[in-house]
Amino acid sequence: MHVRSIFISDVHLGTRGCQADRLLDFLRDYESDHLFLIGDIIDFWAMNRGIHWTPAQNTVVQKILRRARHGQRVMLIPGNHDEAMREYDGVSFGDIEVRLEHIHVAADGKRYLLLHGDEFDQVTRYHRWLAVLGDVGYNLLVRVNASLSRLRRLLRRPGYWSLAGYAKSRVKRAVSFIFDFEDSLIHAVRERGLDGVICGHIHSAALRPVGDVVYVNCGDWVDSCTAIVEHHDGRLELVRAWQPVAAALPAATRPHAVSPAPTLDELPQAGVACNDGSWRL
Ligand SMILES: [Mn+2]
Repeated sequence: MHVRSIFISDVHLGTRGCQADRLLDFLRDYESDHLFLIGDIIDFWAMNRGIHWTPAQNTVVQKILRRARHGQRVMLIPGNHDEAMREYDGVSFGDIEVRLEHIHVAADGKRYLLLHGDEFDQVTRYHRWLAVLGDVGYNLLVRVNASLSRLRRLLRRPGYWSLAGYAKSRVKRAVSFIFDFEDSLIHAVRERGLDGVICGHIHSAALRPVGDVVYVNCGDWVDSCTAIVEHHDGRLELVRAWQPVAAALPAATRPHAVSPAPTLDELPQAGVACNDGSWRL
């Protein structure tokens, strides 16, 4: 499918949790004129503790560079895990522009503020040690979860159940954390007279009108595997590429890799917790 723009964030290349294969499937399915990488694409924090770099992660980087070379506009907006890039605001690396933030004018004239969003997160902003601590815990959780999924496949249990998602969905504090984050971004967008914000950081995908503005979050490629696309008429869509049991199914019965995202109401029934309130942000 060809779309006008793709927005992705929180890929966390260099970590074990990064779902590079799913992202490759998504990039195979979606071509675009603009590609916006909204932070935490390469996880330098985690790489300080040990690099987990797979061939699929390498291919992700190559595909992105290739797109830039072939005339697609590729912009990188650094996040807190790739904050070293923040020194390069306004610099272009080959065909990739680096910006701290950007105002994207959609095909329908709507103006969206693009930024990673960690500057609106009180936890990572004022308590960095807490964020790093949460980061370690979350990585452990993702790893345990991968083993659990394997076990479930072995036992031929249908569906996908995310331990990380479950744990997070149980943490009430995490929920209020997400609300605070969204509130402050919505507030900032209103003050600047824009139509919406497209951010990342909290690993919780959303596409939601809030009064006169729209709050959009790309989600992540660690747990929920989500992206935002802009169609040629300016319409935004949340795309979910997580195909939980594909590995256990013969290829012929495998559903299409990219399916539309469930609405928030559908999530509990689907058994997939996309809300991520952890501090691995
Ligand atoms: Mn982040």
